[in-house]
Order: sequence, then structure tokens, then C-alpha cells
Amino acid sequence: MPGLSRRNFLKAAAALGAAGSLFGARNLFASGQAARPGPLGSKTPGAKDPVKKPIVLSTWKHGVPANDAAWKLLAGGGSALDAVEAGARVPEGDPNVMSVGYGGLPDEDCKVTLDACIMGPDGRAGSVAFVQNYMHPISIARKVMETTDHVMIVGAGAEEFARKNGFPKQDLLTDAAREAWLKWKASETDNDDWFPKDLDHDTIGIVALDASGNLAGACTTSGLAFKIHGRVGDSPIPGAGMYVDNEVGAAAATGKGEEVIRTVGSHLVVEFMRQGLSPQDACKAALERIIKRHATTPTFQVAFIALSKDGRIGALALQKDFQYALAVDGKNELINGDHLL
Ligand code: SD4
Repeated sequence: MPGLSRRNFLKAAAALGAAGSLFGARNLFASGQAARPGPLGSKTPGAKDPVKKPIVLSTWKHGVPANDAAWKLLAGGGSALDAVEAGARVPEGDPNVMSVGYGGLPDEDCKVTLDACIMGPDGRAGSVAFVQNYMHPISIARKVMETTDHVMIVGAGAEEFARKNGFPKQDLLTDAAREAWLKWKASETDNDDWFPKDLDHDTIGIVALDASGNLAGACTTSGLAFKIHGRVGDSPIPGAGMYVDNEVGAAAATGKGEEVIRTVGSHLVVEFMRQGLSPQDACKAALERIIKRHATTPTFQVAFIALSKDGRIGALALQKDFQYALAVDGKNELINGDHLL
């Protein structure tokens, strides 16, 4: 179709403002914004300050209400695992968040397919991928973790597992998401690479340290908009989209999942922390690994958040406009993240 490509359509959609909610409005959430990780990010390893806890850290602006839900549990002495699940369920259930759960943008066949994973302090992990018609894949992933010896269940098998475990089956395609798909469909071209380059995709990754000093993490998404039916990103892959090692720290990723899978990004961040890097430097080192694999400067987005066992945080993106939410000391703020490129 001359003059229109997937990329142009998405740009136009962003200009229309519908995309403010579709793809993450960057300017709407002015209150409580700060510029940097701040003192938590600068505490050196081995410093004697008492560890600040609980802490919850999550990606993008929908991280703020997610952190609120997580904080309610953490403040009452609840576990990091319960907190990250409760937090992840907030954008999953919000039809206005068009990158996670109910209301998520569909794939190229107009099917909403969801990916999620969760890890607790005991090193167990649960994951589901390519799941349709269930609003809370994070809770299905937790069920996989806690009631089976498997880590990952996908597609029809995951849906059957959800049904047997009493999760309600629901249509997740909202009118707004279908309209976005119809516009995309009208602009489809033969030379589409299925990657909307000018967009961030706004998966939620959420990591928490509870009052007992235990770590957990969760990650949940509808993945890339208009992806090939059956495509699975990094978000449901423990080690890629999210990783927890209760001795060291936790990390989560957002952005172009293929790049994160290829570098096992979140695991890499945690391993850099194990080697003594601060969470911020660990995020930087993992992003540099991604950059190094490309002959030219990447134009895609990837961002990491990281939380160490001793309560320091890191957050860094390749490109501008990354935001994350940090709740600590009873305050929950949306923060503009730094970027490398
Ligand atoms: C994916 N990483 O499916 C996800 C998309 C994303 O923020 O993170 N969006 O590749």
C-alpha cells in the first residue's frame, strides 16, 4: 500500500493521542516525577547504611498503580512474591493499558495473546506464553510454579491448565484495541518486519524486596503489537524478561524482546551484580552487551530495572523516554530513566 507502512501508521496513531494510552503517554504523569535513581542508586556495595526495605520497582507509568497495590501488601509485612503478583495484576486488568493483559493490542490475526513469568526467593519460576482469553497470566504462571514441577506452559495447554484451575475465560479484545488493529490492517505492507520501531511497548516488569529481605519478580505483557500469531517475546522467559536470585538481586526488562532473549538480559544484569557491579552499572553493562552485537547504533528500545539484595536500585534504557516507578519509604514516584544512546 503506497505511502503507508506499519511504521507510519503507528506514528500517526501516536499523533492522534489515542496512542497516548496505546503505547504509553510519556508526558501525562507529571506529578512526583524525579530525574534519577538518587541516593538508593549511589549506595556502594558493602556500605554500612541499613538496607531500605520494603522496596518495589517497576517499569513505565502503569508501574505507579502497580506499585501501590504491591506496597499495600509489603507495608503490612506481606511477601515480595505476593506483592509482585498483586502489582502485575493491576495493568493486566486495566483495559486502558494497551500493552498488558485485558485491552492489550492484538497480533496480526487480531488475537490478544499474553506472556508472563514470575519468580520467588526460593529460585522457583513459573511461566505461561501465547495464552488467549485469560486476563491474569501472571496468576496462571504462579499456579504453574506452585502446583507443578514444570516452569513453562504455552498456548492451548496453558489455557486448559487455567480452565482446570478455575481461572475465568474472557474475551480480552476491547473496542479500542480492535480499532487500532483495523487501522494497522489497512496500512499493512508486504515489506513489514513486524517490529514497530518508533514505539516502546510498555510491558510491566516489577521487582520487590520485602521486609524480611526476600526478593521476587514478575513480568507480564501482550507483547509486540501486531506480531506474528504465535510469537513469544522475552517477558515469559525466566532469565530474559525477568530474573531473581535471592542471594544477589532481581532484574526485569522491557523493549524489543528478541534482543533481550539473545542476551538473556535479566540474568545478565543479576550476574553483573553478583560480580560486584552496582544495579545501575549492571543495567549499563547488559545494555552495552546488546549494543556490541550490532554493527550500527541500535534504534530499538530496551530498558532494564534492577534491585539488589541490599536495597539499591538501577534503571537504564537504550533510548530516551523510559520511565519507571519506585516505591520506598512510603513514597511512590514515577521517575524519568536515563538512557545510553
Ligand atoms: C516483548 N519485551 O514481547 C516485550 C515487549 C515489551 O515493553 O517489553 N514492551 O518483546
